Amino acid sequence: MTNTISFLVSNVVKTLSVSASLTLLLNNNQLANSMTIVDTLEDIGANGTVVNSRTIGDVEVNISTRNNRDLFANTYFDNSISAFGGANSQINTPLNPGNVSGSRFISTGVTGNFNDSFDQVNPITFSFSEPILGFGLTTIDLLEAGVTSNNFLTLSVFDASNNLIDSQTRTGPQGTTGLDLDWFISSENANIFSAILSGNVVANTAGYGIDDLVVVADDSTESIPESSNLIGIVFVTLLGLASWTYSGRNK
Ligand SMILES: [Ca+2]
Ligand SMILES: [Ca+2]
Repeated sequence: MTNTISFLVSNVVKTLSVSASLTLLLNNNQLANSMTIVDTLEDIGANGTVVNSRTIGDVEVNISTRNNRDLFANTYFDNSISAFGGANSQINTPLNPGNVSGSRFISTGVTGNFNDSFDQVNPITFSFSEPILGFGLTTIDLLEAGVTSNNFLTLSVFDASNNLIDSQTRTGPQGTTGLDLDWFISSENANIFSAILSGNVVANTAGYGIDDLVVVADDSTESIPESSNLIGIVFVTLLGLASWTYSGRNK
């Protein structure tokens, strides 16, 4: 039994080590002493539970929207609370279930209440209890086919004085209904205090979901993550590769 545990711990450490090394490589050593943690939002409670804050590693993330509308726990493939009309004309159905985690996500969307679509709550602000090195998330069903060429979405990160550090923008339709888009921005220093998801999305395409919040924490102040986050760390390594490829292509 002890040997088994030792073996498991050994492999957990190896997994951490390998993915940390890959992360370093992929980010040109900008993220030294960092710990990347993905919040899969699988433990957000029953549908309709208010989710305006999350604890990710040691970082408290507060989420607020214009008009202070709450974000709620919701479930993929479940039409009881409609957040977005997704793939195959089915409520809350992501186009690529393999690129979102599990069955749970958050949205302001409430069945039949279009005051809670993205255009009505835009922007969505994430603020952090301590400065972080990177932030990301996955949006579902935003910038779907049918939006106009001047519609766009931007994820921006800011320092303690609200100076813009960096941003990522996509413009125009990005895919068919239910599409998932991964967003990620990193900084050379642990100086990100807030992130804002904003844009211009027309009302009839503004249903949406958010999943997989990514925090790159300052490792020097970070405790060991729960084992459930290990899959997330491997996931974000792949996400980092996609992000790196994306930015490399577009700069
Ligand atoms: Ca999830
Ligand atoms: Ca849609």
